[in-house]
Amino acid sequence: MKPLQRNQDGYLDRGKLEAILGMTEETVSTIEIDELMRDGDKNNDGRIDFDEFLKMMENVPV
Ligand SMILES: [Ca+2]
Repeated sequence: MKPLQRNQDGYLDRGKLEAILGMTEETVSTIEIDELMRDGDKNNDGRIDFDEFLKMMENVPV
């Protein structure tokens, strides 16, 4: 069996996304995190990989 999680920082799961958003000054609600996960997770594997994250950031007004 090959180690599939050799690079754990290659993607964001919900907890990591929540942690990152928690570091900003914006208060992000659970519902907003749900929406970000749903919109960002294009292949529906329950996590945001790097490509998905980049696309997600493109859609976030900074
Ligand atoms: Ca994904």
